[in-house]
Formats: sequence, C-alpha cells, structure tokens
Amino acid sequence: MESQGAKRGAGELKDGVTGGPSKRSRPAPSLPTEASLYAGPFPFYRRPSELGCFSLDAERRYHGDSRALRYFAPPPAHGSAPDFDLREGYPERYRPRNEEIREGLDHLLRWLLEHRGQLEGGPGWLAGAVVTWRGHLTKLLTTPYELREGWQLAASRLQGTLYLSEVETPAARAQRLTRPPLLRELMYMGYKFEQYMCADTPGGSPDPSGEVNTNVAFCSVFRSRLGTHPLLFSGEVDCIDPKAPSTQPPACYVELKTSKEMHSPGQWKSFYRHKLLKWWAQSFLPGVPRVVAGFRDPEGSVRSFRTFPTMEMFELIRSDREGWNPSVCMNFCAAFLSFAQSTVTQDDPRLVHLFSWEPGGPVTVSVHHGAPYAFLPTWYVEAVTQNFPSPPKTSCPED
Ligand code: 0WD
Ligand code: CA
Repeated sequence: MESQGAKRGAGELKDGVTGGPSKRSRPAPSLPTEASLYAGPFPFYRRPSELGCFSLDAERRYHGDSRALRYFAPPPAHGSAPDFDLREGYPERYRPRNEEIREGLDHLLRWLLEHRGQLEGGPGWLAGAVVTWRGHLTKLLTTPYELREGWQLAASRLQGTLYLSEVETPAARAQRLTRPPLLRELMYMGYKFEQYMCADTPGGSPDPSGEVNTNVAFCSVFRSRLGTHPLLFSGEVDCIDPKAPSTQPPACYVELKTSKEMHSPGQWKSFYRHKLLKWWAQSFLPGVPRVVAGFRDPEGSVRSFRTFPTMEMFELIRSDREGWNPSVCMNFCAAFLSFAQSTVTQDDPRLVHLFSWEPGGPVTVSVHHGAPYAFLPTWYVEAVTQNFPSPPKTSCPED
C-alpha cells in the first residue's frame, strides 16, 4: 500500500512522523480511503470460529465464563403486535457504564493471557496476528462510506503480534461530554430492547422489571483471517437463540437493534444506505447470522420486528448506485491491515503508531512513545515476556 499512500502529499499529515529513517523530506506514508480504489473481488475471509468467551458483570468485573450470556426470547410470532415501551424505567433503573474509564484492550488481553498456551493454529500463529475489538474492525470496514465520524487507532507490536486499540477522538469526547438528554435516553432504549427480548435461561421469559446495567457484557473471542492477515478479535454478543438450527457459535448468535419506524420508500433507502451498512459490518465480522430489529414509534414503543439475515443485507442495496459494497469494505480493511503491518516494524510495547482518519482525507500516521498513547498494560507485557519468551532467533538442538 506504500505506493498508493505515497501518491498523497506529505502536507496531509496532521502530526509529524518522528523517528523516521531519513532526514530528507520523504512524503509521509498515508492510506487513501476513497471507495472507488477498493472495488474488485471480495477478498478471502476465513469463516470465523469462536475460540472462547468471557463475561463482565454488573461491576464490570471480568469472569472467564459465559455467565452474562442471555437467551433470545422473542414474543410469540403469531401473537398481537408488540408494544414494548423502551422508555420505561428511565432514568431510575438505568446504570450506565462509566465511560471515563478507558479500558482499551484490557479484558481481551486478560482472556488472551489465560489462553495463550492453548491457542489453535500452532505456535507462531499469534505472532503473525492482529488482536483487537470487533468494534474497531467495524469502523475500518465502514470507513470508505463514512461521511461524519473520524477515528484514531493506536497500534503497538509485541512479540510479533500487532495490537490495535481505539483512541477517543477529541470530537467524539466533546460529543460524549455534551451528549443531549434525548440521545442519552435513546442509548438506554437500545439496551431496554435487549431486556424485553432476552431471558436469563434457555426457554425462560424476559424480565423487564430489573435495572438496565450496561456494565454487563458477554464477549466472544473469534479467530478469522482477512487475506493474509490472521485475526483474533472479541465482540459483545447480545444473545444466543436456543431454537437456532445450529447450536454451534457463532451460528446461534443473534444481534439486536432498534430503529425508527419507516413510512416511505425514501426512508427505507436511507436506512439501507447508512444503518444497514453498520449492522452488516458488525455482524459479518464474527459470523453472526442475523440481526433482529425492533422498530419504534415516535413515543418510543417497539411496534414491529424485522429479521435481517446478515448474508442477505447486501441484496437490499445491491441495485442502488449510491449504496455500499461489501468488497470495498473488506478490501479497504485488508489494505489498512497491510499498511499498519508495514508501518509498525519495531517490536516495542511502549511505542505507538497512531493511525488517524477524518472523513474526506486519507489515513495518516504519527509516532508516540509511552503515555498517554501506550495501551498495553504492564501486567500483560511482563507476563508475556516472562512466561512466553520470544522463540530464539536461531534454532538450537534439543538436549
Ligand atoms: O470504551 C469504549 N468507548 C468502547 C467500549 C467502545 C466500544 C466497545 N466498548 C466495549 C463494549 O462495552 C464491550 O464490552 O468493548 C467491548 C466489545 O465491544 P465490541 O463488540 O467490539 O463493540 P461494538 O461492536 O462497537 O458494540 C457492540 C455492543 C453494542 O451494541 P450495539 O447494538 O449498540 O452495536 O457493545 C455495547 C453495545 O451494546 N457497547 C457498549 N456498551 C457500553 N459502553 C459501548 C460502550 N461505550 N460501546 C458498545
Ligand atoms: Ca445490539
């Protein structure tokens, strides 16, 4: 991707790249994001498999099990139309996660540390892999079509593995701190929908009387590969369908969403162009086969459902010349991973390459050392370097 990036001017870099190999003014590497550059055949994407899972409890404590997994329990299909009041319980029974606490990759790293020895794929697989959250990959997939929100991804290499962890942009932070009350309530409503649709036991009934606590999460850890890039990522899974034809994850997982009721073909078109792209990217990555959407009326009550099979979403937009194309999303993501792999060459957990992107521009890079960007925690770095020392460069005969 160097050649593509090199076509762009150095002036596009927001922060200077420090520590570069040459004092001569060489165009700083950057990666273009225009959709037209990434058309072409769909790249190889390995069928995602689940390596394990973990749960975060009401106090956001980690547990290496599936205790937070919930069971899909929709109302009977032939019953009366749904009437789920999504505003019920707000704000009294809402315990939102403290978003000031920057968790980075910590929970995923804890899982990885506990399972490092037993990873499939043979020794060395992890050394060539990219480790990140699914949500970060979702942002990469949608970048060629994103017109509003930029992102920043911090990257560090440790024992070969490339770790990617999102950094909140100043704009995102400002928006979070000034989030209007209506938007806060809208966030609650999304989680409230989950409460109406999920039970704590297979075959059980939902209990909407409890509190909505967004500290609680069930996260699954997936292995896949995009082109030449082995991937290990974790994503939050809403629920498992005990009645799914396959009981094998991720085929039995269901993603829940809410959206405004639509009344005109124009509204549907806009929904397919924008929201469905995000839904597709998020569920395609881990191989979650369907998204169940609840459509809410202006008062905030869900009045209808629609199931969107992930593999059929593109059909809804295929004929729209201004729509999105999954190949573009995946090709761009692969190009970004190549760009990141070739940019981050030094193995140093304190060294951070910060990849920044704003709509309309290319992805640019700046280099930082230590705080505040370094994100691999000391407990992880120490455990990995002490317990799993890098294999020696030259092979020595066994004793
Ligand atoms: O610190 C942060 N700003 C973030 C934390 C941003 C993104 C995710 N997270 C956390 C999540 O809480 C979760 O524990 O990382 C973990 C895994 O996330 P992911 O699956 O990679 O993230 P993503 O695909 O963006 O979101 C999946 C779900 C969301 O579902 P919807 O239907 O809204 O896409 O994770 C939840 C949410 O239910 N979620 C969050 N929950 C609490 N706080 C947040 C957040 N900031 N972001 C996403
Ligand atoms: Ca969801």
